[in-house]
Amino acid sequence: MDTPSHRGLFVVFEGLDRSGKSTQSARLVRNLKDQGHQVRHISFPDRTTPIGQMINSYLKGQSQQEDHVIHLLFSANRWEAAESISHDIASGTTIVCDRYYYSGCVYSAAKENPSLSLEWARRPEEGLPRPDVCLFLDISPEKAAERGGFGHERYEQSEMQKRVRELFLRLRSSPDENDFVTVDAGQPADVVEKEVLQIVVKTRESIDAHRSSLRSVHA
Ligand code: DGP
Repeated sequence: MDTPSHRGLFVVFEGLDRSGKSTQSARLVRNLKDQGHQVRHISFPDRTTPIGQMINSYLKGQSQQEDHVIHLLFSANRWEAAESISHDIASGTTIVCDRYYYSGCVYSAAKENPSLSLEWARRPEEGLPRPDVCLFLDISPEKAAERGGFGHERYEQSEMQKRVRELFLRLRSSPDENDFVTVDAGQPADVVEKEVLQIVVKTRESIDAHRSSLRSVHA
């Protein structure tokens, strides 16, 4: 894949727990590096920062947080990385990111707290670096559960996962989220890998075709 433009891409993977995000994002990183690109692989929540450690403790059930508070901590965890993401993209590094603000919106809204709607959840994310493409690895909660069952973290239960998927589908249909591309994650991993790479190559090509409108795009 040629890289005629200077900037890197910002590629996000989203999907239910067990949809294959970690596998597919790692494979995309390897494929892009094999093609000679500079790539940085990141994931949210970033559990290494002080805010990330609070999130980690919440997810493991070791601490409690009010729904809005934990939502804003997840969002803050993305904001603390925003500058370095923008910097890397501008200087030619492609960012491959496992989960981003789409998870932020849907997991919080799935709690069905009447004062925490999808629309409310979207607001603190406004202004974050905007992905060039969000690859939604779509899988049914049943099929996801077959992949060895869910883990033991807070959201890994089938009712929650069902609501999360419905909300992902709702978010996908919003005109604001026009960077969403759905990939059938129930297919064999090699097929998903090829499809993902094709989508990323096409995204690169369409950016190069519109080079004059490059960057300064925000969520
Ligand atoms: P992971 O490290 O990808 O397994 O994600 C941890 C869990 O946290 C997963 O169940 C999805 C959830 N999650 C990720 N980002 C957010 C967020 O911004 N807000 C909320 N409420 N949950 C999130």
